[in-house]
Amino acid sequence: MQNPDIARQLDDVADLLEISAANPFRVRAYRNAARTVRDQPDSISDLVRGGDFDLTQLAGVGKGIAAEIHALITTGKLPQRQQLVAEVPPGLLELLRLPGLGPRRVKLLHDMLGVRTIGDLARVTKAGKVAALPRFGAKIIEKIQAGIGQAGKAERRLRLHEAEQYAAALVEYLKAGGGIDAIAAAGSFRRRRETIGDLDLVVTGPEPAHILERFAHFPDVTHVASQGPTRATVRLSGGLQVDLRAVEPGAYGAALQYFTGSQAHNIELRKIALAKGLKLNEYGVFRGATQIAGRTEADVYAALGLDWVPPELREARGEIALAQRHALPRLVTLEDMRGDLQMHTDASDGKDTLAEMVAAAQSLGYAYIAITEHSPRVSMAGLDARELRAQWRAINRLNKGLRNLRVLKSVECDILETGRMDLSDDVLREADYVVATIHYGQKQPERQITDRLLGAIAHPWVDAIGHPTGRIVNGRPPYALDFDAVARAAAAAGCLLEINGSERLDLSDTLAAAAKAQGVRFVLSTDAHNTRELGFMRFAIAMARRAGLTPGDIANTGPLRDFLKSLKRARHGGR
Ligand code: DGT
Ligand code: CA
Ligand code: CA
Ligand code: ZN
Repeated sequence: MQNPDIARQLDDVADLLEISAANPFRVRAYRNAARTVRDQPDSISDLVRGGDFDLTQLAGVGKGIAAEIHALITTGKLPQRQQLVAEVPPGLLELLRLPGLGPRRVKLLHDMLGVRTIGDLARVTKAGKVAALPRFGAKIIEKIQAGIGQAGKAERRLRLHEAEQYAAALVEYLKAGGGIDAIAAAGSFRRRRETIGDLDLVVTGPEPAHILERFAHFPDVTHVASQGPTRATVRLSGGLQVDLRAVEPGAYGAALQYFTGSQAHNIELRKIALAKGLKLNEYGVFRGATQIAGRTEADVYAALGLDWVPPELREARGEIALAQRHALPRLVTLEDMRGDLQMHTDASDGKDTLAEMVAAAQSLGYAYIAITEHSPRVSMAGLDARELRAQWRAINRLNKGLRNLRVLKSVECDILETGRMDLSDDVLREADYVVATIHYGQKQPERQITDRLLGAIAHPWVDAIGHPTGRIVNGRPPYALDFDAVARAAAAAGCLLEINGSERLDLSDTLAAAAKAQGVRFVLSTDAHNTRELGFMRFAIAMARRAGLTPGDIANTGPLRDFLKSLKRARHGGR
């Protein structure tokens, strides 16, 4: 059982409690626990099974929830969830999984219209009864209807952030069994797509049968769909399907290439092979019956007259022509990053202190970071001008004692519903760096939201637009905006667009590529709310590489001086 599985069950409890109109503090307790669990770098199940690990060490996990998690890990069932599921109609959990439906709307549907199943929902939606309820606008109903059509058909795709935990656990487990010469997670996971349909593992070793046997006995496996001498498919308790292929060492590169895909990329490669009188498959490149390449991926591409293509680019979007001309871009890497330009401390809605965030950034080797607390509009979390200036004074003092890291005085300033900035110009002017974002009025029409963003881009003291489209992967679609207009304006004004590596992944790969084509420069950041999330830079890198970005496209790959000089405020006479 991986951390996301535990987290999902805790979230279910929070949802079910909310539907049963339980004490909001209990609901929040389960949500916080779910978040903590999801954020843990180490497998909680392993820790608990390993013996004396005290679950209450985890932030937001008290005695009660600790006992629940312990029971879940040892028995496979979360007692609180079992109890609630018995109390509420069983179809409600399924309803909760539909897009557009959270606990509050599900409760309304249940209490007002007696909806208990997806079938019920389909009926009342068709009869037009849902439109009469509060909180159910035309957009939501449209979404629900689409969701009903999809329900049961497609398994939900897993976010890259979560898939990584499964992939790491599986690879580590298989390696621990020994007899493995090479192993990799291929497929969309290796291409670093934002979501993963299933996981594809490729392995080579002297005794494949042993590896496959061990694979089928991975503790998380709930179902072995197939198991042969060289391949197996299993399903894990969280629902994820995993394929494993074992190949000869001489075919490992070819198998890795084939199962990395994408399918469209592979089809183009096969055409090139055919045109050269060669054959390409998962066993290698063949001239007649003779294998001429297959041990490494680079050999396979070379045999076809191509440079090795980074997996993130293998989407048949022009990369093969570039590989033929030896003109592939030098994609940005994690090692290129010199700073992280969006993060929160416990002064707003982060979990760790300024000192802790700074220490963590130092250990990552960064030369600069920006502390970007929320502005006042973000109720509960936002800092007003006085609080912000107090933090900036503290940062000034802190910087005096820092050797290799500079902390930038910054803020994540809301672009208000009216289009005005949430802090006055004299405050924003004092900052080293300002990132502007939209959190409210996300339902406004396209013209209005676009105008708000254009206004921020034109503002003298706004250096970057954070999470520019507002989407959350598997969570929330982007708000309506004219992205081309935003990208054009950002390029013209020298305003950076953020690639946010949190679960937002915003900009996405395709939008970042479109923005690059307009001449936009980017800033990569994590939006970390605790020290561990500073590691989310690898996901921002994933989107950037998929967009074909080079270090030169990204402002925070340069030294501090260059970064500051390149900011929009530098042109307006700011710092
Ligand atoms: P996913 O799992 O939906 O996120 O996406 P992928 O790309 O991982 O797709 P998947 O798991 O169906 O297959 C893994 C790779 O195997 C795929 O990217 C390319 C290769 N592959 C699978 N089926 C075919 C096929 O019918 N033809 C070709 N040329 N390649 C295939
Ligand atoms: Ca796959
Ligand atoms: Ca697959
Ligand atoms: Zn934000």
